[in-house]
Amino acid sequence: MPATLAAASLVPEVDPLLQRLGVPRAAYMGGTLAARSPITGEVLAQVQQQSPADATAAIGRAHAAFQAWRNVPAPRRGELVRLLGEELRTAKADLGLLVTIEVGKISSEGLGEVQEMIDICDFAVGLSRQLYGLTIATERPGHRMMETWHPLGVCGVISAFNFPVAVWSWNAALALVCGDSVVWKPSEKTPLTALATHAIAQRAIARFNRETGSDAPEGLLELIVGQRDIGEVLVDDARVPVLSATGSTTMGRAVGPRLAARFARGILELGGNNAAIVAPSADLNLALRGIAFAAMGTAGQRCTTLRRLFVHESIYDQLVPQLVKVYTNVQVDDPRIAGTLVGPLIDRMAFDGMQKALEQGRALGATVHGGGRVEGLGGAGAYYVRPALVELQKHEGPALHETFAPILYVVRYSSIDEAIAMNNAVGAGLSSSIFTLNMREAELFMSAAGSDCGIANVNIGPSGAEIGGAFGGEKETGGGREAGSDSWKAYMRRATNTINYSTALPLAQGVTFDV
Ligand code: UN1
Repeated sequence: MPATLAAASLVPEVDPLLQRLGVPRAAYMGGTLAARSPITGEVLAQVQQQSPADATAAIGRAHAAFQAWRNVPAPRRGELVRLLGEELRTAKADLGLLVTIEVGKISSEGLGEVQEMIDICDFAVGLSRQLYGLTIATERPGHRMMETWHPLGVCGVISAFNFPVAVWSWNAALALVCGDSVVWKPSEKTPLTALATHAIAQRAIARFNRETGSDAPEGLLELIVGQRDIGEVLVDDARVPVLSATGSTTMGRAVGPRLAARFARGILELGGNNAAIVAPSADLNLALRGIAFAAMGTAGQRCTTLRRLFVHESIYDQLVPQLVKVYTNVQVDDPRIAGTLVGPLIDRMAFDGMQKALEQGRALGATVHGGGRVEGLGGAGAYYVRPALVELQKHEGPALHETFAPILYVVRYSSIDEAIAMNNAVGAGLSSSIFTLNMREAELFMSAAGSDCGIANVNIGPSGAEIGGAFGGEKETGGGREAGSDSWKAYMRRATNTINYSTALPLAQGVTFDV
């Protein structure tokens, strides 16, 4: 493909793509929300937006759907998710391309995002037969105690632009097998991928009804497209007992207290300011590749992106010049071109935020490699940048806060305790990693006295988690867990049942109460 690809308009491509994905034209023509591509900076479509009243109505339909869906046996609910996974397999190439067009991810990452959706569907299908409760020994003779997991209600999902469809699927696949219905408010920056995903899900529901003779209730999966005001409806409506919200810590600070005020559950996935430690024993070739993907992949726009690198002083002069070379040579271009590793930033705001952080670094005397705009790609509204490597004398200033852009701050350390302390010295607590072949350091890093993050890796970077594990983080990251392990429990309510099969009525704790 020519290097001038980003100059050609994407508009003629988008309508046939949306048609293949099954999106009705009325949803993306003549509306008031401009859908853009960061590849060219141009407007692709005009999407219809929903009002707060529409959002309330969607919650009403979802609530009615929940009341029917909760009575469908869980393995049968799993059958719907199995079909969703099949429909996603069929649509993978098209949906992956749409992710690339709407978010600017390189092709393998666009496809990888859809693969992540398929993976969570497979996981949820198995889970639909494993929603286990415990049987617990009781202190009373002739009694049995157990716990039962029941569907919870409408699950609200607020997702961010950077994983515009996978985050919905982590929540929706689990919520569906758990017996919940879902109302989804995607980022206003990515309405097209949301519309496409919704169309795919509706096809899965139609097949479920046709092929299994079921009657999935209308309103099981609702999509509301629009601005912050409709997100607020989801946050405040008493019929939404659990809300999964992915975005900035600022967003979480607004959402968290409002959920708490009505005693709703929040699954908050907020900012990350993820670090990696490179120890003296590290396999430096492997570390180099791990750092490159984690720091520059997705143009630094993952919550799990590597943002801070602590390099032991004994290997600093060996590793950092090699890293600078990688940063200088990495291919920044149209994400559809083979060989491109870094596509555009999402928009102007992201570009400005990046430049501001780099200025702050320079003001502290940092050495800044790269970070400038790559001219000549896309239109005026497209923001391609060379990723930035910022050598800081101290762990300070902009390194202490998340900037959603490809900036990697590099700082020297001399002792492992110092490196772990720096890893933990920020507000966010999402992901972290260490490159070392020293098992004492690796175990210390993963121990109670080690990394305080929800994810702590060894010899891989902090990003690119697979769905089998619980995904999420501590502190200002919000504490929520999604995807694998036992994350499903957040989408259900637990009942403890005590059953007396004797003829006596012994009371617990030796209490007597004879009437
Ligand atoms: C996010 O950036 O919102 O671990 C999620 C990863 C991906 C998910 C990132 N599986 O990088």
